[in-house]
Amino acid sequence: MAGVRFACCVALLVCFQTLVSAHFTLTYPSSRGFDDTKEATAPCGGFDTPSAQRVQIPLDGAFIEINSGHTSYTYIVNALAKNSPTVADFSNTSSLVQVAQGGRAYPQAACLPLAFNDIKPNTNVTLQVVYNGGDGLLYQCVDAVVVDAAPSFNKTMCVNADGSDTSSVSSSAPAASATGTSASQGSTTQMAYGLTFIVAVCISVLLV
Ligand SMILES: *[C@@H]1O[C@H](CO)[C@@H](O)[C@H](O)[C@H]1NC(C)=O
Ligand SMILES: *[C@@H]1O[C@H](CO)[C@@H](O)[C@H](O)[C@H]1NC(C)=O
Ligand SMILES: *[C@@H]1O[C@H](CO)[C@@H](O)[C@H](O)[C@H]1NC(C)=O
Ligand SMILES: [Cu+2]
Repeated sequence: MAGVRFACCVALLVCFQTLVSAHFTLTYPSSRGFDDTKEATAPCGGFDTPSAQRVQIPLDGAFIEINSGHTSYTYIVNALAKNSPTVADFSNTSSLVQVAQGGRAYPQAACLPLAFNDIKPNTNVTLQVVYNGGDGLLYQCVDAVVVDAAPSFNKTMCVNADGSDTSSVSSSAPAASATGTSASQGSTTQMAYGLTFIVAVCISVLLV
């Protein structure tokens, strides 16, 4: 009986941990790679080597599709026009071009539109998505080539979970500031309370 209770508690904790750590994933186009434990590592979530194959993305109508674990977040997407950017290249602010910024106030699927104002067709770029869900900045990168026409780019992947219009470049509240951390306190505190609650329930159940 105690074994069952213990297993139940472990399952609860694992479940909670998954909820907490499912910050965000990049669902389209494919990122360099995703590792939950390294997503907070700049500049590319622990993946410092460019992908062997670049994704073709259109100059007009490009977007990044993500799945957010947080209900409220801000984001920035930077483009770095270099064939084999190093980690250091991402901290050179004069070579990073911001191609998107915004925020969303709903979880799960979100289509983040990109605006390649100063980028010419056939430019190799690495797109860096910087996501701020309130518990630290998270990173994902996509190695791409910006082209006039990208027939392989699947526009039907652009979906907003709240059903809002995906064609608009300006995005909904909250105001963008992917570099700030001030919004973080609320959700972190909630998570701490949640974890304390689960541990308390586990201890009392085990003691019965
Ligand atoms: C930073 O980027 C600019 C523009 O691409 C470049 O001219 C400059 O040499 C870079 N600086 C360093 C330290 O790499
Ligand atoms: C872009 O990158 C690919 C490799 O991913 C390379 O073959 C190609 O020459 C690069 N294009 C330019 C214009 O440098
Ligand atoms: C594009 O994405 C949609 C939605 O996921 C999918 O149903 C469709 O098969 C995709 N099309 C291609 C050509 O991959
Ligand atoms: Cu998170």
